[in-house]
Amino acid sequence: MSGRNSTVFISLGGNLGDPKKSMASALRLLAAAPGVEVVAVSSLYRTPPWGKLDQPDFLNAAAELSTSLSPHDLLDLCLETERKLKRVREERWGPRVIDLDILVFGDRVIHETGLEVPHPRMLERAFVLAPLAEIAPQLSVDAKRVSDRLAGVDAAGIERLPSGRDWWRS
Ligand code: A4P
Ligand code: MG
Repeated sequence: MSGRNSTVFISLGGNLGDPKKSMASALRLLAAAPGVEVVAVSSLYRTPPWGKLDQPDFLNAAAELSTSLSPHDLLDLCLETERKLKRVREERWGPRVIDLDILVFGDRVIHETGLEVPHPRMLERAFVLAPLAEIAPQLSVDAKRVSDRLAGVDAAGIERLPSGRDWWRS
C-alpha cells in the first residue's frame, strides 16, 4: 500500500461465547477489507473485568493496521464487523460479544460524539495497555509512552496467554 496510509492501533475484546473465535474472525474480516492491512497482532490476554465486575473474564488483544481509509470509514468498518459477528452468533449459538475500539489513528485527534481518538479511556485501562505495549511499547499517546503508562496502572490478574501472534490466522 502507498505511503499515504495511516498507522492505526485498535483493541479487541470479548467475554461471551468464544471470544478468541470472534476476535479472530474480526481480524480476518478487517484484513479482507479493501484499504486495510493487518500489520501486527498481539498475543491474547485473559483480563479480569474492568468497570462492571460481576461478569466473566475477558480476552483482549491489540492490533496494528495500515489503512488508506479515513477515520470515519474505519469506524464504520469496525461497527459493521461487530454487527456481522454478533448477528452470526445470535443465529447459531446465542448472544456473543465482540468489541472493536480505535485507539490511535496516526497523529489524528478527533473529538466528536461518535468518534473520539485517541480513545479517551485507553490510558487508564491495563486490558488495553498490556496487549498494546507488546506490539508498540514506544508508541506515545498524549505525550505518554504506552509502556510507561502500563507500569503505572493496576494490571493485577492480567495474564498473557501462550497464543503467539498468529492465533487469528488459521
Ligand atoms: N466511539 C467513539 N470513539 C470510538 C473509538 N475510538 N473507537 C463510539 C470505537 N468506537 C468509538 O461503543 C459505542 C460507540 O462508541 C460506537 O458506536 C462508536 O460510535 P461501545 O464499545 O459500545 O461503548 P464505548 O462507548 O466504547 O464504551 P466504553 O466505556 O469504552 O466501553 P468499552 O471500553 O467497550 O467497555 N474489561 C476487560 N477486562 N476487557 C474489556 O475488553 N470491555 C468493556 C467494555 C468493559 N470492561 C472490560 C472490557
Ligand atoms: Mg468500546
